[in-house]
Amino acid sequence: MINKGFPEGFLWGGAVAAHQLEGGWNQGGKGPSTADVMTAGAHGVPREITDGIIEGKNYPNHEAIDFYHRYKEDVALFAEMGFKCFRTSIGWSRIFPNGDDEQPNEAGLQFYDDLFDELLKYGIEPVITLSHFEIPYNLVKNYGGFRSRKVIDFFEKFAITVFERYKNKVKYWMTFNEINNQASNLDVDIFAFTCSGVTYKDGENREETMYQVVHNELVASARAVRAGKKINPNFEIGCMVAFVPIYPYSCNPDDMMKSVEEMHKRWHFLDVHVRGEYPAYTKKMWERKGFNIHIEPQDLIELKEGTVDYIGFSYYMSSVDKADKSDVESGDKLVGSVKNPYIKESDWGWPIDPVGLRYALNVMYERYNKPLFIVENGFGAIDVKDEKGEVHDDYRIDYLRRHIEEMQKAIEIDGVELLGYTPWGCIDLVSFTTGEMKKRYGFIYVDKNNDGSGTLERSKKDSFYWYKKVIESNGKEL
Ligand code: BGP
Repeated sequence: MINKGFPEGFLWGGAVAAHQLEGGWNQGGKGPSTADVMTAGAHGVPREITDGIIEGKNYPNHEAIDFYHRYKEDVALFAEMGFKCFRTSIGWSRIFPNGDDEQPNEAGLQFYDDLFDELLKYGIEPVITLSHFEIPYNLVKNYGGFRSRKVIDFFEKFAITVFERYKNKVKYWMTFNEINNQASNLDVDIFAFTCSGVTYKDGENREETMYQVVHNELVASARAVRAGKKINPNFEIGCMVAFVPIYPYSCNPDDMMKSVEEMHKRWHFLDVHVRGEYPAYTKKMWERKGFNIHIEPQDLIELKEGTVDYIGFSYYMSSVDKADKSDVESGDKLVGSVKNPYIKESDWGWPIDPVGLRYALNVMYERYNKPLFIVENGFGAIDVKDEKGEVHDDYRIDYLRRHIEEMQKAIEIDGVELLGYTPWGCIDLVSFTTGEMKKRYGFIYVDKNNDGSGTLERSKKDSFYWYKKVIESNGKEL
């Protein structure tokens, strides 16, 4: 296929999240968030959720890469690459340190004013997630996170505060980052904790609790969308899901149906966000399992009134499932249940499947006919500096190039409406699942190690120069 480049105005950029790069966790009046009480993990060692901050533990998010103080230098590097947009999140506890405060914290609001001004100075459009895997820790301790309907009100107040404040600076918003991860990873505690502020109790039915909590979040999201559109009708407000398509293991019809059923866990979130109502398969499943989900009549009206303008999603990998798994040895829970023999994996066992991205774009566009925005995609790897201190990350370039080629096909051949592309961790930052620094995604290297040592100095990897050319040529030169 001839590469004609990308549509005019295509939003090339990069993505990060407040708690994974800002640092300054208790500066400028910020309160602790869920992300601040999680320790570093490692390969095979899960991150620990501590009960408050415990002296002597390693909390990588506390300093992260110190973007809080160095954002000007970093934004200048993004501008040098030619970024058209930059996706980050607002640390909720910078704005409302306890989540339930009467008044917002002015220093926190000012920080994002300054950051957005700096981006706009270079013509970089901010793309903002309201809650990216963190909520004020006080809301966890005193309300049980999104178990409580009061937290819906606190989120709405937070959303209205930042919409009002930045209504002339930010156009693209998203409500909750990867809201569906807590469903796909029910037994991995950090997802429910960071996304919803929930820790499961011994003996409770996690799945039932999860659907209740997620209902509250979906209402919170809908209320935010509705409020935002009143504040500025030109806002584009999207949802954000982790999209991991599930392929059937074979053409055995039972495998096909297994993949359909597994996909319901993903579609559930998009169906409510985009169509504003609960799908039949979810209602049937709740009935079958005897789940008692508390939904107020007003909630259903709000879900309908707060449907999203576009679908933001992350795409890292595809997965495979099979009806009869008796012959399958074991699988990585995060990655999916059955290995795909056609696909290679990263060092962290994440399958690398560029064609799956085209497939994802197709199925979502066919189902909803809404603009799509790839707000995360990327290759986490161990980067090694050579004797000159340079990082030759051709593996990352190769990964991104192959995904961009598939995006192009989705636009040119399949007619998908794609707003933009923001590769994850455009500057090295703290990994979410492991809390490590050594799992790097960036075009920009940051001198910081797992144990917290390092000068924090920034340097350009080979992928920096490559991505600059991609943007300059609007995707013609890959
Ligand atoms: C997504 C999250 C990000 C991010 C990314 C990469 O799930 O939205 O916050 O970290 O995955 O994951 P990791 O950092 O664990 O490699």
